[in-house]
Amino acid sequence: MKKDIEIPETHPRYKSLLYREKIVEGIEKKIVVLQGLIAHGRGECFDYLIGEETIPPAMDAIKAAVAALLLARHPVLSVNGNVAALTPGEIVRLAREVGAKIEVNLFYRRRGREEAIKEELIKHGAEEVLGVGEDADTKIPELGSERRRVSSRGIFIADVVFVPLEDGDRTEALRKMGKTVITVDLNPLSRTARYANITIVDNIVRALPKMIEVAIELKNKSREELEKILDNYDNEEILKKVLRYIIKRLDNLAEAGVTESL
Ligand code: PTJ
Repeated sequence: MKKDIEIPETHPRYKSLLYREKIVEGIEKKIVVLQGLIAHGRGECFDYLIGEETIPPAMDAIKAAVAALLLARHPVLSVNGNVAALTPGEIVRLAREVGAKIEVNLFYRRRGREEAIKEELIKHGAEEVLGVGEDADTKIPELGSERRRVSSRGIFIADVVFVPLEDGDRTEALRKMGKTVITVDLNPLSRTARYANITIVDNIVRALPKMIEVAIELKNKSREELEKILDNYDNEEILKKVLRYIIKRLDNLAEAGVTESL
């Protein structure tokens, strides 16, 4: 695809600009919806607050999330447009490491999008992608949005579901179905962040590579060791730590002078 502009690697905000380009390319490929631009911008804003790095409470959540995925009988990774545009290869790799299925699930389900996302995931090595066309053959009860349409071989029977960059309604509905819900969301105050069992407050572009590393490390551990990680995990406590981290960071910046860190 011809690019409008080349972003110089020396640009101080190179990575951030690169991810924006990926989202824009995703729109051109019909993977991302225009609303995805707004969601991405909101994410960028929260990323500034945590300092654009994986903070300690996020790392704890990553370990618990991977332990839950490894312990699951039917783990499923749910993929939407933004996730497919930013981290298609990482989703495929994580699914392989934890033995999970991949399912497309869209808020803005439009003709051609599901197929475009499936194609992108297959291009990045996925062997099977659920939730596309006829495969989204059943519904999550009590959910009004298009996200209710799921695969009876995937999310419907899953015991652990990974739903990055999600909306709160489905998280709540999945929890009501008795499933363990894991999310990645830069906004610690979103409904998804607060409804999920495990909330990774980090950028998906940093969280997924770390989840893959942790999966490689944890997959040889015993079930008892993995269960211990989960038993010691408290999502409410993690969200409090995230908020305290942001408050402290901003307070330190205010003390030291905001321009000092430039
Ligand atoms: O592809 P679709 O049709 O399923 O639609 C996907 C979007 C993301 C447009 C849809 O789910 C949506 O509108 O989501 P929300 O309600 O805007 O929520 C997205 C959440 O993800 C927000 O809380 C953002 O802060 C957060 N977010 C955005 N980008 C990132 C992120 N979190 C982690 N990493 C990101 N890169």
